[in-house]
Amino acid sequence: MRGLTNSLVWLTAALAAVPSVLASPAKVRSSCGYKKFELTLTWEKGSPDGVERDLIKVNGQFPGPTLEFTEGDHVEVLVHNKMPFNTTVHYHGIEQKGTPWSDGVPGVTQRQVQPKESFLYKFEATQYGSYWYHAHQLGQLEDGMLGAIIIHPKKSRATPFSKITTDAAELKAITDAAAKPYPLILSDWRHRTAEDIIAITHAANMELPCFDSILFNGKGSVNCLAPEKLKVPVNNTASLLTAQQAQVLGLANITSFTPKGCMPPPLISKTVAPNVTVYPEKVPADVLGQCTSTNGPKEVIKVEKGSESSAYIAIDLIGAFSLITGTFSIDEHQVWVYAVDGEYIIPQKVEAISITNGDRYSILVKLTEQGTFPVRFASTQNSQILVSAASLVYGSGAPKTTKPYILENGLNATATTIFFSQKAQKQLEPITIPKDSDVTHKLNIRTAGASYEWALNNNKFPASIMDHGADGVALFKAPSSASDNATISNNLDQWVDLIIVTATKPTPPHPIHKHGTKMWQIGAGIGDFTWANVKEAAAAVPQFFNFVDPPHRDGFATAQASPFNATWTVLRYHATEAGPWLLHCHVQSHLIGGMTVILQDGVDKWPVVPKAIENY
Ligand SMILES: *[C@@H]1O[C@H](CO)[C@@H](O)[C@H](O)[C@H]1NC(C)=O
Ligand SMILES: *[C@@H]1O[C@H](CO)[C@@H](O)[C@H](O)[C@H]1NC(C)=O
Ligand SMILES: *[C@@H]1O[C@H](CO)[C@@H](O)[C@H](O)[C@H]1NC(C)=O
Ligand SMILES: *[C@@H]1O[C@H](CO)[C@@H](O)[C@H](O)[C@H]1NC(C)=O
Ligand SMILES: *[C@@H]1O[C@H](CO)[C@@H](O)[C@H](O)[C@H]1NC(C)=O
Ligand SMILES: *[C@@H]1O[C@H](CO)[C@@H](O)[C@H](O)[C@H]1NC(C)=O
Ligand SMILES: *[C@@H]1O[C@H](CO)[C@@H](O)[C@H](O)[C@H]1NC(C)=O
Ligand SMILES: [Cu+2]
Repeated sequence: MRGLTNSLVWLTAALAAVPSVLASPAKVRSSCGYKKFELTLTWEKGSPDGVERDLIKVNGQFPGPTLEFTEGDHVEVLVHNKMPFNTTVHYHGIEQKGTPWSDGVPGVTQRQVQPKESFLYKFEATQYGSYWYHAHQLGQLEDGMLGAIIIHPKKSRATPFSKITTDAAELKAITDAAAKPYPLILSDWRHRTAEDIIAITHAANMELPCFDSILFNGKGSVNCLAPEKLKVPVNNTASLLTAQQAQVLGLANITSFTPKGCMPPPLISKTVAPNVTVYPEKVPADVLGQCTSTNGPKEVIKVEKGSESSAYIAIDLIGAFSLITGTFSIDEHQVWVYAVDGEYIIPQKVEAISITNGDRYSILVKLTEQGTFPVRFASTQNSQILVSAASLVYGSGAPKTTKPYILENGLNATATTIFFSQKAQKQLEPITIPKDSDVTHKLNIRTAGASYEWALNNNKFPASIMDHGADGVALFKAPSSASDNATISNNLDQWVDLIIVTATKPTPPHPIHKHGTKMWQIGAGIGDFTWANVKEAAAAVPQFFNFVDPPHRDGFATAQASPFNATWTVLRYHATEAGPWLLHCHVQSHLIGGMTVILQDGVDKWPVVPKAIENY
């Protein structure tokens, strides 16, 4: 069958190359349903794409070790902060039922863990599937504080695998593969620290949505593209620029992206904040312009050839990006997407998957032909063309010429490339959601003063709350029952509609992530949301709504037709857990820029916080 026995073996193998005394897997002590981990965070040197910089390591490695446990387990994560700055650790997508104080949001659910201090996170694994952990303090996710979480389903949980095959041997191969998923963390990487980037952003008064490389499990290279690929497509069939990118360049009579594949400096800001004065001369050339290719380490996913005619590998794709959205594809392999954000779906057989910040897709790959196959990821972000590849090696791994399903700009390379469809995503176990909600909140996304300052609730979220918990921790205070600039208040057990409107144009799609329980996307459309509520809208334009079997996720990107159209996206959720749950854009610069709001659920039954947490 396959060579990977489990992710811990992979972890140990990865560690062999790390010459640090700290290099040890997350210590795991397990006893009947209790899983304990220790994570030690350090600030040290590393060269993920061949260029050395300071970054965050967890137990001596980047990405951090995989936390693996089983549905129903009581989980404890003891975090030791050995970095020179404050931190918190957030468990992305984990519901934190009854433990809102373990959600890891500074100033919202806890005080920051200061240098030399430790903090114990405790929660119950009420879910199964693919999750991840990351820092929630300023730019620490961008600096590398992230790792995978695998929650094995309990034995009694129904799986969707019989919808892929009814052949007993193949079904066993699939079930065995899915029992040992291989986490593949995709991230965008810079040679400069997040702190550096924030300082340059402020000096230049513009956002800097440009990266040096794409990493697969923390490994990658800088791949500079040939100049003709970055020029406007006039008489140039090599051009990778999309019609939209060419259109934006045309507005300023510029004919090419920068050597780094980025939209040239003044345009980046002009597109989202046209009337703001910017100082592009304050941006060092390497941040948006210069490109120097490197020959960094490459992620190789190996599957051994056994006696069977084919093998399966299950991969948990984790979109751990700080900004970029793009397309994932494995040459010459159709894959089955069988879970999204940790929950089983009716499997979709696809050739390409669009992945944005925070997304998880669990896929099954059937291997029949021995060889080495490119595992591609290409940015579809308007601001940058950026592409990279890992390798999938089956059996002999003999190199071969393969046909890609996608182009270097993330678009389809063939007329028939099949993309995963979120609209067609059907949960394996759909839950009946009520036809009407109890409350409606309309949230206007807009820029708030500069291209890097943003508002979700029509207001820029006060940075002081998460930066240093200026006003005390939200969870520790008696909540107001009224919503205000930074908070939206709901009673326990209410069904809540969030109507998210991208009010200023043009705007990129924003991956809106909710902490705590997941949400359903029940509707989306182009133009302004002109109705009073969902009921009115659904009566007027029923074709844009689905109340029967909508997708269920912990993050949804806002709808987009083109960057120049306003859009609306309706997310509905059931406020079953009391606590302050963050709702925010997962683009790190947008989160830092204020595109966040606190969903204060259960203001009528606010949680009683354990003294040990409150006094921490
Ligand atoms: C593109 O090619 C056409 C036909 O060869 C030519 O007439 C035109 O001037 C070219 N345009 C540019 C911008 O080079
Ligand atoms: C772009 O070039 C055209 C033709 O040369 C000119 O008419 C137009 O004013 C220019 N636009 C800008 C924004 O410079
Ligand atoms: C920018 O300024 C122009 C001219 O004053 C104005 O028409 C336009 O609405 C402004 N755009 C924004 C987004 O503020
Ligand atoms: C990609 O798909 C579109 C729409 O189906 C099609 O028009 C286009 O030709 C395809 N691109 C390639 C390179 O085949
Ligand atoms: C670190 O956290 C403490 C406690 O919340 C806070 O008082 C302090 O201001 C924070 N420091 C920074 C630099 O944010
Ligand atoms: C909050 O709202 C009030 C009243 O609308 C406004 O005066 C204030 O500036 C807002 N504060 C923030 C931080 O947005
Ligand atoms: C999108 O915006 C363009 C340009 O403003 C407009 O022509 C088009 O009708 C809009 N599309 C929709 C579906 O509203
Ligand atoms: Cu955003």
